[in-house]
Amino acid sequence: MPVSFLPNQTAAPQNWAIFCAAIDNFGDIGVCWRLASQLHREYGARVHLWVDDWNALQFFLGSAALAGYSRVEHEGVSLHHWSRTQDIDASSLAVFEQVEVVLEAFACAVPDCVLQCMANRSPPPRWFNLEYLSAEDWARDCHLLASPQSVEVERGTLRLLHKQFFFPGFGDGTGGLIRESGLLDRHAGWQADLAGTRQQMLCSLGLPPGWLDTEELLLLSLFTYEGRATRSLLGALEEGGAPALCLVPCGRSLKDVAAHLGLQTLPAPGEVFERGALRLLVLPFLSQGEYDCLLSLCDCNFVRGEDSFVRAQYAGHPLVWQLYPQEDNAHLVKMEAFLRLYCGQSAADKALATFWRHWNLDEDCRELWHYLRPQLPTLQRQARNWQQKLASWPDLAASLVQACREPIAPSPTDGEPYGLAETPKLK
Ligand code: TRH
Repeated sequence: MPVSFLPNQTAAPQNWAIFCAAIDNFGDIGVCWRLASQLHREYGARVHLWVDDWNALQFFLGSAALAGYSRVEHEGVSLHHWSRTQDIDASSLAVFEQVEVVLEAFACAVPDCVLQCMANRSPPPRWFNLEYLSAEDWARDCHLLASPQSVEVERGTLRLLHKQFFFPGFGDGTGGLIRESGLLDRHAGWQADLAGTRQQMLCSLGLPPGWLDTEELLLLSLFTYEGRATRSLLGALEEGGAPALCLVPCGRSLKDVAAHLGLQTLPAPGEVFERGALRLLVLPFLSQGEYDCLLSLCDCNFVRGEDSFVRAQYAGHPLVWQLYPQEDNAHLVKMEAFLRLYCGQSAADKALATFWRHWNLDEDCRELWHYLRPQLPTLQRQARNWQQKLASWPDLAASLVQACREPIAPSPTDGEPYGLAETPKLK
């Protein structure tokens, strides 16, 4: 589509830089790539995405070649390799003469040389720290708060830049969740012909013919961190009366699959297993679009981290969320905050909340699964209502664009250079 006809383009910043550093796993890069693509596709923006881990990014780009390059154009986005321990070279730095918005994803710390470029411009680009998703009240309270940062533009001269915290979240007063245009329509399309979508996608990935014909077959996707809880689920599925098909994308869950099945090596994509009531297909790491389709065609999705958790909510099916473990069990507090929003007081809600709690303590969930499974039809209706609620809230890209239109709360020294001796006290 020609960029000039994009519906969202009016008055949206047209030049963005996003910095991303991989901690581990795929979430940080997954979110940044998704957002960069959306800003380009829907707002016509020129987006420069800086990623420190080319290997992790490669998972999202399919066959596009990254190895051996430090800058690659892919689907309209400029991808740059950076390292937190090295300066950015002068030619790449030139990008920051044009950039209107700098997004520092998950507090990855923009390099000093970039900050200097930003501080030398008048007005400087907008600067946001894109934070992790949380339903906790403090996250909403901190959304869009500005933190003044002093940057030395030349020897002895400092300038204040304002970094704003941008918190994704649920509902008004937060930054919202990433939701590309047409996402819910795509789910509706896949689900309108569920049997056909299942057949087409899963058979192309190695599912034996006829496996989907089984009556009352429950389809699950399993994207988890390894642990006892996952193994206990596989045990429960195996012994349960009704058949279950477990779809496992390549990754950490395969360690539990191998342990449960007594395999000496990790199974490969396309391999299938059948034991008791459990059938299992190992999937390759899917593209983000294919992963959405997988979530759409399953009856219940086991997800983790941040991005797959959000995507499963948009799919409109019951989900089990495994949080990225944090120090002092901070992730359990985060889970409770979401459960307060998501779950009511029905028996089905209680079964789900109880399952999540034990799942996140990595306990044996065998019995709990047998209790949860009959509640899935009720939870399905609730998941659909939740999906509609999400659709009624502004999405993250739109909230970011809106935030750029609004002024930052003024600070006493706004923008003027001042000598070191006059440095104001910064919080
Ligand atoms: O990989 P994760 O565990 O990432 C986590 C979280 O982001 C967490 O917040 C962060 O602190 C930690 O990393 C370091 O789970 P997450 O967030 O679900 O990210 C997975 C990404 O991979 C997501 O974008 C969906 C995508 N994906 C695919 O594209 N294809 C696949 O086949 C699968 C299974 C996932």
